[in-house]
Amino acid sequence: MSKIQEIHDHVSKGKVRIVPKLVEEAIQEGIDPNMILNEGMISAMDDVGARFSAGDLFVPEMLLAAKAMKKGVEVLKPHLASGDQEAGGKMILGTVHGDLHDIGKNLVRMMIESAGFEVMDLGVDVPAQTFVEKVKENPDVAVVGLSALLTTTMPALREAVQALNEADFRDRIKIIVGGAPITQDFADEIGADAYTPDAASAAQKVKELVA
Ligand code: B1M
Repeated sequence: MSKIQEIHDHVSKGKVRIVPKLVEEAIQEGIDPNMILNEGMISAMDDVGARFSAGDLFVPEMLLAAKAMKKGVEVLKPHLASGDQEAGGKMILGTVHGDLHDIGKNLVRMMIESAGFEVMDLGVDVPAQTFVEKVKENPDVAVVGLSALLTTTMPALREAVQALNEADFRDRIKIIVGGAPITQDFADEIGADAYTPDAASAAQKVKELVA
């Protein structure tokens, strides 16, 4: 079995202690960190999601897989940094109200930080008004990033973007949104400035937004 396949299987089985060791070994073997992330770990989460939908596994197993992935990402983090520290700027990031998914958001944060930005991470389940208050408290914030992973929290994303759009500071910030159920059309409809499908393109887009 290939190392990537081993990582994939152990993430989906939620093997919290073994995954970081396997990731370390894969790095030592010279396997591309992006391949470890995408084909080893993110694809494992897709399988977990599909098995959850099919009723083959349940929330506790999904949670363990998430923990295993987080441990793997910790090992991978220094190897994923773009090294391009030129951009700079301050950003606020969070997962919207009612939504507890944070792996994607954390990857977005990691890539944006590695592009030279300071990221204030508000965590998960963030009410619309908290995003507004944090931007008010931090006049140097240039970008606000919002993540939503559930179709049922898309309205909360809309609400947060609307609250930011109505605030008097709107012309000094850019809003970027993302998450599995989000599309460019939805981002346009709710009045966000940008949408990207993954963490690497989010970092690129944020650089463009502040250029
Ligand atoms: Co949940 N969950 N979950 N879950 N979960 C999904 C999302 C689901 C698709 C699984 C499924 O049914 N197939 C489904 C949503 C269905 C839907 O809405 N259509 C689902 C469900 C139903 C639920 C619960 C309702 C289950 C229940 O309780 N009955 C519940 C809701 C809890 C809540 O939030 N209120 C729930 C709970 C959980 C756990 C807590 C157990 C756990 C999360 C743990 C954690 O995050 N700390 C969990 C997990 C792990 C998943 C899956 C399996 C994996 C999510 C993940 O981390 N993916 C997921 C299935 C799946 O995604 N295939 C599923 C890997 C991650 C890297 O990808 O987050 O998409 P992603 O991020 C990507 C892009 O989307 C993008 O970049 C990232 C990296 O490339 N991106 C951005 C994300 N944010 C961005 C922001 C940007 C730009 C890009 O700009 C700012």
